[in-house]
Amino acid sequence: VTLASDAASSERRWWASDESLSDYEVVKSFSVRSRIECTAAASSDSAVQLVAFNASSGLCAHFRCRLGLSHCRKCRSLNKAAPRGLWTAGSDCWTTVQHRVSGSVDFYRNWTQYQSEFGEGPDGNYWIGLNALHEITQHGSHKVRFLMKAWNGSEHWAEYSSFSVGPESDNYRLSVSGFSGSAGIGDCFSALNGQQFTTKDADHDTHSGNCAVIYHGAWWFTACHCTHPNGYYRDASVATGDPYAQGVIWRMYFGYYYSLMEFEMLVL
Ligand SMILES: [Ca+2]
Repeated sequence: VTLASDAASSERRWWASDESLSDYEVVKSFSVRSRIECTAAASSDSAVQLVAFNASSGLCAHFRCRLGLSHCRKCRSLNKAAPRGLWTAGSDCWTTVQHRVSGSVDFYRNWTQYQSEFGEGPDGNYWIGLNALHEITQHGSHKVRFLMKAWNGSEHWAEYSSFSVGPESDNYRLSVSGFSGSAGIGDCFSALNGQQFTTKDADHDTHSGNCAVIYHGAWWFTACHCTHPNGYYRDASVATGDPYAQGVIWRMYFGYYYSLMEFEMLVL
């Protein structure tokens, strides 16, 4: 369902949405006479990415992405639940391609397994597959975003304005550039530009050994890594300390002795 906002007050358009509100925070709420008035008021404020209008109470609420991102809409929310009177600005949504939330899925897998989808689906522990990553990114311009949640509940992100994954014949070579990130988060991915993917049985890294074997995972490596999202998942009691560089790692802030509570990789 496509819904145009009041043309007299704005050119922004609003789409009916089943979005999860967990990625948003309220900017303000107030009474209005109609949904059109609610979206029109939001259209004058570019920080507002989502509006909610309750027809029975006449209450209009404006939301923005909690982490300060330009979009926080996830494709995986689109098929959920009944409409709740939510409208989002813009039709774009991010596809979850990798997600770690617990140790219930083994990510120490071989080449053939990494080529295809595995796991519990995008809400749980998940890998979309290298063939799918290539398909998604081979045409047009794409971005990649990494969302990280630490054990104290704090949330962080890194984003790259250009991202693509090559074909199987080139071992899914990575192209990436254009880093930005939340406060304190450093660039752990740009240095992998041009690298091929490595698994425990397919060594395409620049190390004399196999980084996937040494660090118990699979990724684009040099010799070896600054981030390792597919590393061994470490529960709270063993998330910090030894072993070195093993775990769900983003070194440029958390270091090599800290395994994250949640990690998600999304593509737009
Ligand atoms: Ca090697």
